[in-house]
Amino acid sequence: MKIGIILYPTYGGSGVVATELGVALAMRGHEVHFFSTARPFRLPAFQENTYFHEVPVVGYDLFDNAPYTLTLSSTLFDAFKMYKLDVLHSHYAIPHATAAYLAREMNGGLPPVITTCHGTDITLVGAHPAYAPVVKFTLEQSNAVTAVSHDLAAETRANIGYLGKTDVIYNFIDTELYKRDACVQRRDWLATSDEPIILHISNFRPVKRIPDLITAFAKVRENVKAILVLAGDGPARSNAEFQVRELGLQGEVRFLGKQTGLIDLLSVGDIYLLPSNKESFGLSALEAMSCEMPVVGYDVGGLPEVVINNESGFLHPVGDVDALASSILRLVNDTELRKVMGQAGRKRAEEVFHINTIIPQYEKLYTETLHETQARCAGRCCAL
Ligand code: GMT
Repeated sequence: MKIGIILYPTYGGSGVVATELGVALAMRGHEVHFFSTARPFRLPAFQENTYFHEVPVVGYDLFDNAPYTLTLSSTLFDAFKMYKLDVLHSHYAIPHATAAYLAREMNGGLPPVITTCHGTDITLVGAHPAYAPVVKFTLEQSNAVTAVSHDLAAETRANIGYLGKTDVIYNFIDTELYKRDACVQRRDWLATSDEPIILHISNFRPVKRIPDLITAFAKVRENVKAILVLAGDGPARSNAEFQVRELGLQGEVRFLGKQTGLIDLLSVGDIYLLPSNKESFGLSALEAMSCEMPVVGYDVGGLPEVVINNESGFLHPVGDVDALASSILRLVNDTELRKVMGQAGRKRAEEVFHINTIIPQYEKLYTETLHETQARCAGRCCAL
């Protein structure tokens, strides 16, 4: 098939999932066209069967903000004419699903648009009254809608009022790539061998509750030796650095900033921490599980569909920092428990979220949606 994928190019779960989905589809012989304002950071330099279309952001003195939705629609429309795409897959509803709808209508009703809701497009930004009506409309106008967890599908009904069909297709992991690769030297510069490494990777937005993470670590440090490693960057980072200095923990907390060698990092971590306010899925938790790390976090959103409480990690009510700290402490003190839970997480990643289980679900949805759309618009859609 010829598949268009609209995505955000920067650090963030929806862009990562969209890129890895496109690469996997290309490796299975499909022709994949990525649409974004910049080359997605996880897209390999030269990848067979992939095309990248840069969406221009065209400003003008009159505009406070350049209307990206419109330039994206025009770029998509041009590509429909040139490449005759079979389906267009929009990742993140705002504004991608709206631009996809516009381009499809400009093109006479084809190709069918599949929208994947990722999380904040529904639970946070999308729920804002400034966006909710257009998000609801564009989901209703999509030819198929998917959500990355059952919890997010329910939120799409409750928050946005979208009552149409939503297929749940979980995010996925290549467990052959994401596997623990023991290399003691790499670990040495972060911690000594008797200091377990507690790891967190994110884009440091308020939803990640970084202050909880640091407070919990401070409580753990009162009792045992451990190192907190924080990778990524974003608006909550400078306050986090301040909090660490206030607590006198500069020697025990390492801020690495944005990293590309994620598997190396995941291979040296011992416990993964993800205490988000909301997490529709928690892709980084799945990456950690695949690298045999137990996950400690909050029992919220789709995270309990990924991490099984008491089996592959510990999940607590949002804001219960004492409970977070006591679970981390338990894992720091019990190497065997860490190992058992880490292996349980790896097994779950292989059995439920394996790339080869999930990608065919998207392929099936594309084929069915294309056939349904063709049957419905036979003779009437001018693009046919
Ligand atoms: O929250 C992020 O770090 C980024 C965000 C995004 O929109 O890119 O992630 C959302 O989509 C990911 C991929 O489907 C999910 O794994 C994250 O749980 C989800 N984030 C939230 O729901 C807060």
